[in-house]
Amino acid sequence: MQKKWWQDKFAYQIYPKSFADSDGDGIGDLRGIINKLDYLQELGVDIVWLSPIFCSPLADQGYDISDYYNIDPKFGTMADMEELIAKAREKNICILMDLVVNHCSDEHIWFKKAMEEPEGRYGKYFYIEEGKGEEPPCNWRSYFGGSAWERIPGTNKYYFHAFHKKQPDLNWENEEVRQEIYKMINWWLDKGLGGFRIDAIINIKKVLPFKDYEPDREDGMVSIRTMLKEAEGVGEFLSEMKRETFEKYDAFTVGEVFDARVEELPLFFGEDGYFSSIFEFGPALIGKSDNGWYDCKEAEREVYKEVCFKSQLKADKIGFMSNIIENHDEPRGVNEFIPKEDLSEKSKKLLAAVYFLQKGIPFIYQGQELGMENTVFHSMEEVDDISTRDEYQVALDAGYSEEEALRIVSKYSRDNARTPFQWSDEDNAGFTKGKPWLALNPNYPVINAAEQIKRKTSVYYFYKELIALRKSEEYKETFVYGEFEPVLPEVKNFMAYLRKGQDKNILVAANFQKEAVTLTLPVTCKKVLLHNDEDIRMERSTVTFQGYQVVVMEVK
Ligand code: TEU
Repeated sequence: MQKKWWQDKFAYQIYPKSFADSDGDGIGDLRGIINKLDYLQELGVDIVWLSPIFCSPLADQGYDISDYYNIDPKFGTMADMEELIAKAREKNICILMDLVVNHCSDEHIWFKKAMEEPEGRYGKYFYIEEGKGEEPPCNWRSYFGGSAWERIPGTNKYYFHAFHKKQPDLNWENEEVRQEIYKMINWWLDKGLGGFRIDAIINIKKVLPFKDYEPDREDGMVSIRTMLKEAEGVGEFLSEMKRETFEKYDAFTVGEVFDARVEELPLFFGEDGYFSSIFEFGPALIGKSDNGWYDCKEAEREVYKEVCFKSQLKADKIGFMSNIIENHDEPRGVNEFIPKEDLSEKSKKLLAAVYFLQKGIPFIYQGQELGMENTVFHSMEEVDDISTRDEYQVALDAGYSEEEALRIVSKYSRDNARTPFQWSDEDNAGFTKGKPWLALNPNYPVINAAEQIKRKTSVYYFYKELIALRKSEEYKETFVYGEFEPVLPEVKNFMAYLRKGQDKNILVAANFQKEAVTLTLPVTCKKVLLHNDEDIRMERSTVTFQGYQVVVMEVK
């Protein structure tokens, strides 16, 4: 397999609104990020993915873009962005922006013109259809609840929005739209970006003409995902986009691709794939239900292990997936994958090691390196996210009381990961001198960067060591290119795997429970590289692992 510049890198996701506020308006900004570049460098960050900072009414926190060529004043200026790209580059950090091109904002000039003249040139930039009598053109449900069609006032025409009604879908069938998008991508790449994270991209291909499907809920509607399973031909758009843009710049691209067909995975992230990589959402989807958050189940450790192993074995022959335990759409990974009663720095380090050292490009979401946790919502007033509001209603409609519905959405709310970064134990965790746009997690006096940087046993230090280990001259080849092989997969609540490199083998072994366990390993330890306990004994092949102990070792 051909080597690429990004394969030995790891990426750090910044959610700009919640990272660092430099001007006291309660909203994080680009200047805030520039001020924290030393922090990122110290951690060892190679690639930063910025969630959207383009002009936006922020109906969906910037995933609704009203001008692709400008920075939203809430986040700063184009000069700030250029400074960020340049200063990051001096520290060997490259910047990825978020490419949100399935849809734009209803405040984008294209959409405004389309509304003025639905039959005109810009009407064709979107999906605008006649209603069926008094009904929308078809029965697809938006991801954020309700019909995916919004009526255009004064007409019987509707426009399509897979997400919020303030996020009209762009019509990728229209060549002019595609050319506009490619022009914009190249314009940004010319500014020196390292590449893009590509939002919701699987949605760009629709089954046309629009038609009804069998309803999957009592509202008579059907999930868009049902239609996507039938959609053919997304690859033609994706190959064209790659050819016209990314390829010319050797950019790194990571696609947010849900539900790709297994047999098509090589097309997505193989040697000549549409993208450099795609996210591995397997773990995030454990226990999730199409019915809504009220129907979700716990993410069992054993299932987590199975899902990771399956994905690793599948991806190993294809290329590099991007591994995550959380992002801005998910609750905090430590709350998802570690039982509540066992949550500790030790178990957080275990989770960090088992996911970070799998094959692929590891992504760290801001605050994950501190072991930041889900927050507490006392009422819906404290929730900002539109998806959480919809799911609250879904839970009420399913017969849950307001109290129960709040409990349900608190567990899965996207706002859990969107609370401001916890820099210190000062006011507002040092995030802002003003009023934060979203309340801080009340645990910031205990969990914060300043404290963890001072303490060598912290989660932060463990992440730093993991990052350094994956990059070390000695072991890099094995961690980046080494084969993946499950070890003792049948042992319950124990997760271990080998990374087999050209001249070294590394074992990652984790006792994913509070009880100690004694096991005979198929390999013996040559050198312990990293662990999360005070003292460990690994000389023999029969080893006792303490509760939540994780050990990374070179083996013979
Ligand atoms: O997410 C796409 C997506 O599929 C989400 O709807 C996801 O299933 C959901 O957020 C889980 O709660 C991307 C972005 O990551 C997300 O923040 C945006 O809201 C969405 O696209 C629309 O742009």
